Amino acid sequence: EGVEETYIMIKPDGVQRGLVGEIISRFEKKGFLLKGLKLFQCPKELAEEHYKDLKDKSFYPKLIGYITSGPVVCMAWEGVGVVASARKLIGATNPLQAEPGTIRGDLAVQTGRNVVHGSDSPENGHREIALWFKESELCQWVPAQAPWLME
Ligand code: YYY
Ligand code: MG
Repeated sequence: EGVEETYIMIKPDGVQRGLVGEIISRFEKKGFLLKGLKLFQCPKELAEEHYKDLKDKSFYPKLIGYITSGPVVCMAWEGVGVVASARKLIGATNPLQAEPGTIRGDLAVQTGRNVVHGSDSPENGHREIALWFKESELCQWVPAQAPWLME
C-alpha cells in the first residue's frame, strides 16, 4: 500500500456534542499525519458538491441541512493505507451497526447523526481535500515521531 490522503470531517453534531478532541485523537494516536485542520461553517453549495453522488437519494435534502447546520471540523490526513484504515476507525455508516471501538460505534446512535465523514477511496480523498482546502491551508511537514512510527 502506498501513501494516500483522506478527507475527514467532524460533522456539526460532533462539534456540538464536544467530541472534537476525542475524534481528532483517534487519528492522531493511530499515527497518521495531519496536513490540514480548520473549523468551518459549510455553505450549502459546498455541501451539495461534496455529496453530489447522493443527490438522488431521499435523504439528500436532510443530509445537506444537517451538514450546513453548524460548524464542522475539516481535516486532511496522510499515511500509508490511510483511506481504508480511517474508514475502519470510523465504522459503519449506521452507528448501530458500527463495531464498538470505532468512532461511530462508540459515539453515535443514528445514521443521520453519525458524527464523522471519511473519504471512501484515494481518488475521493484527493477530490475532497481539494474541495474543502486551499493549497495554502495544507502543510507539508515531517513530525518528530516519524522514525519511531515507521522503519
Ligand atoms: O461514507 P458514509 O458516510 O459512511 O456513508 P454514505 O453512504 O457515503 O452516506 C453519506 C452520509 O449520508 C452518511 O454518513 C449519512 C447520510 N445517510 C443518511 O442520512 N441516510 C442513509 N440511509 C444513508 C446515508
Ligand atoms: Mg461516503
